[in-house]
Amino acid sequence: MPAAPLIIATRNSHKTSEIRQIVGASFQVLDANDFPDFPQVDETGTTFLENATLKAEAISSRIDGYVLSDDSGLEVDALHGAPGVWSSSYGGEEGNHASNNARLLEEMKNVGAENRSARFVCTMVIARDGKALTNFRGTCEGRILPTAAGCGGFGYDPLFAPQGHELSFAELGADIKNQLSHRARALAQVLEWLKQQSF
Ligand code: ITT
Repeated sequence: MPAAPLIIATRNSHKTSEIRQIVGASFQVLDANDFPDFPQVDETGTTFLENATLKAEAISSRIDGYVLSDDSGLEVDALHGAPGVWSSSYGGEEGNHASNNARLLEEMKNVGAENRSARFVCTMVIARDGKALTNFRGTCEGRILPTAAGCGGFGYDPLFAPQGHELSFAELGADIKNQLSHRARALAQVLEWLKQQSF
């Protein structure tokens, strides 16, 4: 039997490839690259859940089947939770990971080692026919490193060391990141939920 399709409401191919690796052969993971008329969704919410709901509902109103969205970001305690929901444009330009990381390093330059705690957060919403059905949240605790290290992953990965590790996510590589990450933790709950549904 062919794998059931799982449509990811994202234009971020890094998210899709992580989800594809975590899910394995059980689903055929698709995203904006597979649908030419994938709508652009304005992320006007102020929480991860609001933005994840906007994305999942908008895409599932156009495309048949279960649609899964991922709204995620980095919360830094010393910055009162910033960049948070604004993680992808923190440096001024949407999706520019180099300027996001440069701003984060600048904001953290006078923060001592004991105050560099942070977490990645991922909220996932599953929708069908334009209606959100359920949502799940995964987090990954860690700390912000003083300098960028490694070239794996994407986004803030060179600056984030997960709890229990000295190395950044970008240095640890995909296999370890995909066992520990906020995305992996949210997705584990999604997969449990999908198991109970009929396709
Ligand atoms: P879509 O909305 O199309 O899914 P996006 O990249 O704009 O793509 P978000 O609005 O959820 O997605 O913003 C997520 C940002 O948070 C992302 O651009 C990174 O800056 C950061 N981020 C999220 N997960 C991350 C991860 O696993 N590693 C590093 N940075 C991450």
